[in-house]
Amino acid sequence: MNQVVSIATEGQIAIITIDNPPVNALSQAVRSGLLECVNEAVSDRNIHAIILICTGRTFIAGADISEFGQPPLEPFLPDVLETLDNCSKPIIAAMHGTALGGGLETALACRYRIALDSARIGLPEVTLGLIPGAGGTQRLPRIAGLASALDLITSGRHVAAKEALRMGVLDQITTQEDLLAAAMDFARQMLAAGDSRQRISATRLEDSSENRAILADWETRLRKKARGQESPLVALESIKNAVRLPFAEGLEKERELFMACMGSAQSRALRHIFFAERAAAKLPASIADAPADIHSAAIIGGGTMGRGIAMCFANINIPVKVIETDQDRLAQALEAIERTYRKMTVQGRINEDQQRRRMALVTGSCEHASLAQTDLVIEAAFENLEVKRSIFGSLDRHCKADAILATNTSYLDIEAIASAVSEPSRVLGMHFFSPAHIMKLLEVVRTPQTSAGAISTMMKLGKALGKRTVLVGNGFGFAANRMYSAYGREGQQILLEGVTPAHLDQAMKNWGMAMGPAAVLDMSGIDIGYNARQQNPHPPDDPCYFRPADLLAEHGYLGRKSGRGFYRYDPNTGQASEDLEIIELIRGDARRLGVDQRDLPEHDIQQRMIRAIATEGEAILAEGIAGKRSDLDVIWVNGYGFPRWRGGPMHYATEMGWL
Ligand code: 3H9
Repeated sequence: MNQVVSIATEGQIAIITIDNPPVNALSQAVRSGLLECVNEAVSDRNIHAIILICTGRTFIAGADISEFGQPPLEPFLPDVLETLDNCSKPIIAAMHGTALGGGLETALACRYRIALDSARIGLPEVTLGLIPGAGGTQRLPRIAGLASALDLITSGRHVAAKEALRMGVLDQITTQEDLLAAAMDFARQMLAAGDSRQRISATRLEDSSENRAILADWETRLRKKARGQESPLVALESIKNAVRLPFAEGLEKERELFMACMGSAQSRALRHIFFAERAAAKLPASIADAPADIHSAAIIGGGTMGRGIAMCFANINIPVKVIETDQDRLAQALEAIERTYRKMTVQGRINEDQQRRRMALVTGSCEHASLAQTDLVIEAAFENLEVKRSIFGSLDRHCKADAILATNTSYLDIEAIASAVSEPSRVLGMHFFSPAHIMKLLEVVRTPQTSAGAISTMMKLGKALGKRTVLVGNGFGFAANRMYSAYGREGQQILLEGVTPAHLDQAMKNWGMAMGPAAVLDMSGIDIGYNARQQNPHPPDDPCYFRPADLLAEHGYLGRKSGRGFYRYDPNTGQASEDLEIIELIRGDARRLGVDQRDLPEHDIQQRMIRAIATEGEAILAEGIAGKRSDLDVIWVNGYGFPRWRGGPMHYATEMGWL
């Protein structure tokens, strides 16, 4: 027994309790305490069953990630779990919160598992570049069958208790609030009926043709999906061992594969981004303040962004009003929101009841006077400083004094917008990314005048909205768009040097980006960036600056929406194909500008593109627009499809020794 694990007895039942806040991670103290307590219960002749339960917000949420990368300390988790698995007395894991990774593996080594119906379970190791390393790949297939184990382990997804019960991972779920009482009932009934269950390690998985077919099918699917990430395929290798090797050998191989993953660059990167995302949500003490609750919101402008933002609020049960300039536009906006919700219902992403409830929270108006009691107003109107200043002037007159006024501008000067308001301390940026109801990233943009209270409130709200929220400062393009612009600029320079859009895009996709930069411009509309550049008060003195994109915009080739951009789009199928005329147009301009033409190898393209981001990132940090390097990684991974397993551009640049 130690400070984090304790044992008590009630009749014939021992209760082992883990109390290691915040998430009961399996630190060395927990592992050794657990081992000691189990041994104590085994040596007590009066004890016939053992309950394993946790205090606080959750059952064990996994191994202690902060210990990773350091020399492992005994007792090792697989050995502790072998003791649980071989225990002469049945152990019942009683789970609440999130039983994840090593936490679920601990439960799998127990003879029985019960959970609150609100609990969630999962083996998220692949999301950290690892595989389950304490028997998960050997025990879960034996308990839940191959298909469910492959699904959970290679995706890392968390599943609700009900689904876990269906999979056979849980023996019982309870709606009783007192989990310990439910576990005691379960233990007593089990003892009365007699414990007939075999140890997991003593069970076998058939090396049958059916199981081999499941594995082969999964391998084909994973190879298509992995896009450069290694750990799901390593996990698959380990799961195969559950079929072809005896338990002990499978366990030994799992440990070897786990240790190899632990030393990999991908796991370092994924662990970095795990902690970076949590660090981004924390405010420096100098600006942390008690956050207020937001009970109502309004969005000025029912365009694509405004609609998406409105849905973000309805999705978390906050009433939201869409403000438009006339009834027709308003009706269009509300219909579009309803259409999106209907589509989500058809796709099975929400049910009909959720669709109805969410839609009921979305209302509309054409009057700013209707915002008198609204807690938060987000302006998502046309990107024009004067338009926005006039909206904020009106909001200043109509909104209550403590309402927070935010703008969704992507690059305009927020201080200039705030100066239209009598109290600029309540003005800040809430920069969502399109489509706003789907994209994970949210930039909260502070000006020197924004109050600590407004910042804290928006950072808390960002988390509630399910966004990865990063605090940044005011400056053209803030942090995200400014870095993306540096990446785009390098891509445009590479195009001027004679690389084709398809070659550039393929190079970046092969590197792991979700889309290539030219295809992204075509999708979002080449005129968007063009118009923003026209409004940049300090454009660089460089005739090559975004020249290919500007050239296309000047010719009216705006991307997908005009059927032609960096690619040509089939009007019937939307299929993109190389456009030799466009390539020649760009090359002609390059000749005019005296840019040498050359053939760049893929690796050089990739390194130049990432270096450009990292260099801009350093400038952003030096200017105080962002607080931490790791915040910039959070931005790229959640906003621009940067491969998570590369940890973000700043992490990559650090590993490469560029910074
Ligand atoms: C594993 O288990 C390997 C095994 O197979 C084999 C071993 C041999 N360790 O996210 P939150 C901290 S791999 C250390 O803000 P939430 C976190 O940093 C592991 N610390 O709360 C934060 O600290 P701080 C498999 C951890 O309610 C605080 O807890 N497990 C760990 O939004 C609160 O976290 C996972 O991958 C940890 N394992 O979400 C689970 N987990 O306050 C990873 C959390 O100082 N964890 N912390 O910033 C999660 O997914 C979420 O944290 C969880 C709670 C859902 C649990």
